[in-house]
Amino acid sequence: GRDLRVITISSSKTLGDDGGDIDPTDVEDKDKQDKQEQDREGRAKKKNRKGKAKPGIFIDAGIHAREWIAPATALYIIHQLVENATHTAKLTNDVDWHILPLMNPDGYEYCHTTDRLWRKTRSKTWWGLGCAGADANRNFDFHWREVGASWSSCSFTYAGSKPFSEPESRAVRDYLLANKEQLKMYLTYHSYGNFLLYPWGYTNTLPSDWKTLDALAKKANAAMVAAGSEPYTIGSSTNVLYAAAGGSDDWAKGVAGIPLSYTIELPGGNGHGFDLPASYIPEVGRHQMHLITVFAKYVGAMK
Ligand code: 0X9
Ligand code: ZN
Repeated sequence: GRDLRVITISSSKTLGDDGGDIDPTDVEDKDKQDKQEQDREGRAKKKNRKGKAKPGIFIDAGIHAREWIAPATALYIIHQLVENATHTAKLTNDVDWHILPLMNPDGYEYCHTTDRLWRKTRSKTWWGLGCAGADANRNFDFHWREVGASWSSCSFTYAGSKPFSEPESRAVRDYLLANKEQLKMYLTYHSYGNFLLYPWGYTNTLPSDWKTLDALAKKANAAMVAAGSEPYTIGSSTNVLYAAAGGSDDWAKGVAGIPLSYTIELPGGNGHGFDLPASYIPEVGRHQMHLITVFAKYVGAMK
């Protein structure tokens, strides 16, 4: 008879250095949840006297199916923001978080069941000819297919039959456009190689505000390194990795107008490739908490 709306997942200990067992038993009823929502709204109103929403940070992960550390890290961040709220209050006081922990679920499932190195979506091509799927990170409509993207459906970097041919990229497009006034930062988690990349990926020309993007990345990197992380390589996608157009990061900045846009390539390699052992998840997650803490401080102070 109870109207159960939300199942929260709680942990008896926080996912700190050792990782905690998740116990999915904490079920809340509607009344309690409504009350909490009202409390939250009350707090938000106090923070935003002009009735303006807090600046927002959008995070997605798993656009590339095989990069498993990415969705795990997004879940780690969600867990910390929700279940470790006393320690992460400074991250949520002045910033709203919009987190999509698994952008390409069909591909994610397929690389668990059939092909570990699957990267693309799983869409069918016309009349079943050619190969399934497109690289959703070549499918955004900004300098689409100009460089570093393929016409061939069987390629790992197939750009799709047209810009936004894939439901996965359309979903992110629609969400970002609907929230673009509020969103100040776009983060997209990939693996691997330890990079903090900012636009552009379609050209070696830098955006006019690249110094801001670069300085903020350096500051966040320093915080991660102080917390024990390997340093990440910082620069524009084209200049420190390779040129590839149609990426979500370029579109978020170039079309949606979200000023701060980064692709974060998480650790891997060293014989692990995309199979970073699960025992690394808490450490990678902890380092990312240091990174996003620097980002949140900056975004929280933006007008
Ligand atoms: O090639 C990609 O899509 C990303 N690297 S990955 O190894 N995870 O596939 C880098 C994307 C950087 N951004 C753009 N080129 N726009
Ligand atoms: Zn990727």
